[in-house]
Amino acid sequence: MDDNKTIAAISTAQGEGGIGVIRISGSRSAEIADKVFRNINSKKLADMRGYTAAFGKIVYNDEELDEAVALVFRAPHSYTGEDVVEISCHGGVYITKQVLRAVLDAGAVPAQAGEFTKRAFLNGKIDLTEAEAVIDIITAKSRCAARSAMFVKEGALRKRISSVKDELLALIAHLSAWADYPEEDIAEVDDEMIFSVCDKATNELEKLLSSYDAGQAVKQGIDTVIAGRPNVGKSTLMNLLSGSEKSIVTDIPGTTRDVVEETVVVGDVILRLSDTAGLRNTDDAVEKIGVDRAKKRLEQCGLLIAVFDNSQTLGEDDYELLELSAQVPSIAVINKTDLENKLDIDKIKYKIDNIVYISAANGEGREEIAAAVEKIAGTTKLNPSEGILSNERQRSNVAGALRSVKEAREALSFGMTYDAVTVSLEDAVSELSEMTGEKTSDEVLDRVFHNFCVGK
Ligand SMILES: Nc1nc2c(ncn2[C@@H]2O[C@H](COP(=O)(O)OP(=O)(O)OP(=O)(O)O)[C@@H](O)[C@H]2O)c(=O)[nH]1
Ligand SMILES: [Mg+2]
Repeated sequence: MDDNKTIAAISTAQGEGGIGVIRISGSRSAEIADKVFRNINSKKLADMRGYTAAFGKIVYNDEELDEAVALVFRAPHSYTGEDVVEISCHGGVYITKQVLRAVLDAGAVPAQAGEFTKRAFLNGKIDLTEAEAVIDIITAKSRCAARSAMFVKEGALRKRISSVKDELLALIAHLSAWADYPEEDIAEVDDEMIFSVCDKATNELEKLLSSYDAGQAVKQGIDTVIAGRPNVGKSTLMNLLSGSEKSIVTDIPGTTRDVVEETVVVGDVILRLSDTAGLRNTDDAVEKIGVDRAKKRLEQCGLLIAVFDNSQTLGEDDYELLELSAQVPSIAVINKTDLENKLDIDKIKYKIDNIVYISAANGEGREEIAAAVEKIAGTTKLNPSEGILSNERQRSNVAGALRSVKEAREALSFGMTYDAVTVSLEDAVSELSEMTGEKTSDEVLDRVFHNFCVGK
């Protein structure tokens, strides 16, 4: 790592807060911080050991800016693996910017987006999956998302990938030793052994891939549309799920006209909810636009919550909705169970497997819907401690590795040479090395750290 450049940035969010942190990293960080920080006991930060703190004042242009605490970290025992000083001052927009300016004037250069984490990666403190987990921890919106990211940050995914890779590498080494040094006493390669390593790797990679969608439901959320004919209680359900009076509820059919959106966490899953206009044929020009928008949303959604009124018989619009439900993962919500049943629920069961009975107006049914959502999203089977794939980059590397392992197996079963098998195994290893960052192009690195903001 080019140690000449010592970088600095405000690491806390822009805004007013109790404290704001200016982070400095690089071999000159203590020397630079000493130019702006006047320690109350006059000891220099450059003379302090790692993991120690000092209280003092920030002085800029001979003027005292603020009181501050300076935390000293010594390489390699810091976030970046370099010498680091973190200055905690009061968390005002003006103050933090002035402290940063003082630090830059004293010789630091502004950090790029994600540069602290990038340095941690380049200095071998973390691999690429662990670097990506930093962003996932910061952006997590639920317990499950935060826990999965935390386990990945601690190496759960790296270890899982390494163990597959190590077995493939051991096999490659064995195959080439056996081919290159026939006179040596190397255990003969038998096909069963190759099949067995390939099958084990296939199993593990498939397991990783199978949890990707559920992981995304936890992390990114699912576009979810609440649809049904007018007056069935869609908006009442929207409000029940969001815990607020987001949508207007009246007993007049056709109340909701436009799409009303809200993001909620239901169980372990993030739902990006859209409450829509009641589906019916109408001559009202405005309502018709609403109905068209509802249908368009429905076609593109990741989950449909189809609402039916328990106290009414099925109508033409309900049948149309049942037909549409065949195209997307769906939950049928039978609402108004507090009223006498007139609905032919068997006809709904025939089309939709997941049925939930609720009384939205009485505030009942949130947990039942959460259970159905978790079942469909597959999050009940998700174990955050196993290390779950976090993004498309990782998914694509794992899928590529899996393809290559399968090719290796196929080559062997078609009686091709061990050389051909080895080429495919090497492709698999190279995909996995790219995923963890052991062999990664600058382009991939730029893409990964592009998602970070300055100060991380
Ligand atoms: N008895 C009973 N009434 C309910 C229930 N849920 C909703 N309602 C009532 O049904 C009426 C319609 O509710 P909304 O939530 O506005 O229905 P909607 O499906 O959004 O209707 P549109 O926007 O017109 O398509 C209101 O008077 C609600 O109070 C329920 O569980 N039981
Ligand atoms: Mg409504």
